[in-house]
Amino acid sequence: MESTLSARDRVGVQDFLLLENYTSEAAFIENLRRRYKENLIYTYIGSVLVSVNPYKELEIYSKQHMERYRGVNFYEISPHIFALADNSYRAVRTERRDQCILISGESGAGKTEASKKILQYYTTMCPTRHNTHYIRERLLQSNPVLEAFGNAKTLRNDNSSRFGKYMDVQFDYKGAPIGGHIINYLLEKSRVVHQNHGERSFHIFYQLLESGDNSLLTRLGLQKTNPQHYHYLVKGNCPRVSSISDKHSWKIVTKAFTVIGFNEEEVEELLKVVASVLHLGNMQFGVDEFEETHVTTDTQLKYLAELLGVAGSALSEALTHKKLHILFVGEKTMISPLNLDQVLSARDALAKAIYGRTFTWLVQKINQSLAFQDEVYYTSKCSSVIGLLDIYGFEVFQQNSFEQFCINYCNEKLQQLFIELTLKSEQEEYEAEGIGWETVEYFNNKIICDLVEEKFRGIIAILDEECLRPGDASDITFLEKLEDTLGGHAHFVTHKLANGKTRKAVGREEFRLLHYAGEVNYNVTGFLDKNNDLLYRNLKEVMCQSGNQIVKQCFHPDELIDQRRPETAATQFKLSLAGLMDILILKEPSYMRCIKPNNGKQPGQFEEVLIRHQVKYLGLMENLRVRRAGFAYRRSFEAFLQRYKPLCPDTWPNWRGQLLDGVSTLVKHLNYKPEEYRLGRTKIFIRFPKTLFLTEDALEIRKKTIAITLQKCWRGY
Ligand code: AOV
Ligand code: MG
Repeated sequence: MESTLSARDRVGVQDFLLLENYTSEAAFIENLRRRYKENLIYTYIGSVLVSVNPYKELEIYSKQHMERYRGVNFYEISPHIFALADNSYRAVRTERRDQCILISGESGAGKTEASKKILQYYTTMCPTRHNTHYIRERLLQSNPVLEAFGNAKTLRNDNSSRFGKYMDVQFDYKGAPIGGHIINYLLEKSRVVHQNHGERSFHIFYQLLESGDNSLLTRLGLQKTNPQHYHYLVKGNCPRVSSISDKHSWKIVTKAFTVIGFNEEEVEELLKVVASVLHLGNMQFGVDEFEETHVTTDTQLKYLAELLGVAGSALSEALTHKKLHILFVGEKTMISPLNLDQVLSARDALAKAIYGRTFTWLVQKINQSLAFQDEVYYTSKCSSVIGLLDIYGFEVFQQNSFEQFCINYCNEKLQQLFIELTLKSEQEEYEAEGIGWETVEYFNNKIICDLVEEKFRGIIAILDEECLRPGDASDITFLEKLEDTLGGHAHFVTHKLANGKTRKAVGREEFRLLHYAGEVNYNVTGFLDKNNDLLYRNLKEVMCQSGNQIVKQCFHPDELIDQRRPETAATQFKLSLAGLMDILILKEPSYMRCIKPNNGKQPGQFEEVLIRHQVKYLGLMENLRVRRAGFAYRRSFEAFLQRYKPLCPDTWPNWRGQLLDGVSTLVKHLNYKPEEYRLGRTKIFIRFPKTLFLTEDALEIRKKTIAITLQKCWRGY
């Protein structure tokens, strides 16, 4: 007994529900700390998995470990990401209900690593369908390719996801993975042309320069030199990162291309796009005596034209001039020269557009390769899906811009979904079902989501209004409008104080949002441009003529005919997030909440202040209180009776009376204690997962007995 107690003291409890002092934040943190010290990075709050980034490789992800978790219930074995994966998988197999696993946490907390582990679990442990065995490898290999093009080193994380990713893994009725589909969300394109000090652009640039073979680099017009030779890569002044081997990653990425089904020409075309971005960055311009801007780097222009498959003269003209369509009686076109600043921003806009669209092309290409071929099978709904959500985590830098605004807004939406699906709906359901309940208070971040996305008065609406307003609209007029409309809002602050004085902590070109996860100052410089995300028409025209097969697909001539103004970047993002919420709400969610233990990316460092802050804003204490006071599982009377009726002679094979009476009879027969369950108006609520798991075990045994009896009957017959 003593030894068990001391072991428990040492490693803490594996489910926070078992904490004696469950309302104490200090006890919560202490439990995390003890477990972290013992390399036990996972702990449950009921069915929610909490993890703390170990920042070191742990021997807990092998195939043997995976096998330990197959088909095993939560409470029987130590908490693990594989248990979460397996639990969703079993729900897909037994109930055919679509699942989703939502992973959240701030930048560097371990979301992407977790989603990769889940995918590894499915691709290793699930049975194979004879004609779709290749799908496993493709599912796995989609990751290195997307990471090469969509991840980068930031100050927060050496492999930071700069795009949001939602991936459906499709399973057939036998539980074999048969396909997949990825939706990508807003790539941080601005990184292509600019990085903060100490950060890098997307990995692929460095991988190519470091490891592309000589003949490839020659064909692309690149030199195997320090990446600092390329203007678009110098800003961060961080060509190499000790934790990253560009050489090794390059090998993995090039192999992955083959697995996904790229042929040699396609890879070459793709790398030409990457190289063309670097050449664009190195283009230089001069101003002549007539104040006209010209390209001065002819070699660069030559390479660029060759890689993109366009005429050099047309490209040069399009980079330095603007074409205006004037609709009078007929259609008239005017060409006007751009000044040097305008040329540089047109060039950057082109680099961002080429890279951003190519990224979307890449996702589509991967989707084609993951698509399940048998349409009839798929649409006949013999398959179920598990969706994995891995987005960019909440982030705060010294300087925060439009990109951080979008990323943090996305995190607000995800937190809102967590609140809706756990804290809020759970309590509302108890009320609706007439279950006695003492409400647990929690901070609802809907107020911040509204502040960003509300029609007319929200920040995005105000930004769009300024983007559409002709005349003197600028980043500063946008800020002024925000102040006029939102001044006094509990979560919005500028440098102006109500008493006419100045708040020093917020700059004159900044606004501050009090996010659920902390305060962030956003500098408005560039907001209008980034939101407009405009590319001059003549550059689009040239790209539509491109001989590069990828660029050609990315720039469609229909775009030139369409006179409507495209949605702004923020509005597109808002709409795509709303679409994501619609997808997720239809699925049964499982949650993983990742915690980052320190800012130094160091193993073994448990920084309490930082962790306490995350425990607070992730709402983990409230989550625990609701879980502890509440019920882990609920089922409609009908579903419960249908599933477990074989366990009671009075309900087997059929119950003919009222559903409520049937469930009462069944649970009495199962010896459920009064504290273990409640009967609501239409549902049964079960307090502890263990009760349900034991019932499941009993069902398994009962099914086997029934099967044996039936076999005997048949044989006798
Ligand atoms: P993120 O996805 O949450 O950040 P990552 O999953 O990229 O964070 O994790 C950051 C780094 O932490 C990884 O590159 C690993 O070095 C380490 N790490 C995370 N989880 C584990 C683990 N289970 N075992 C060992 N090391 C781990 V961001 O994409 O920036 O929001 O946007
Ligand atoms: Mg990530």
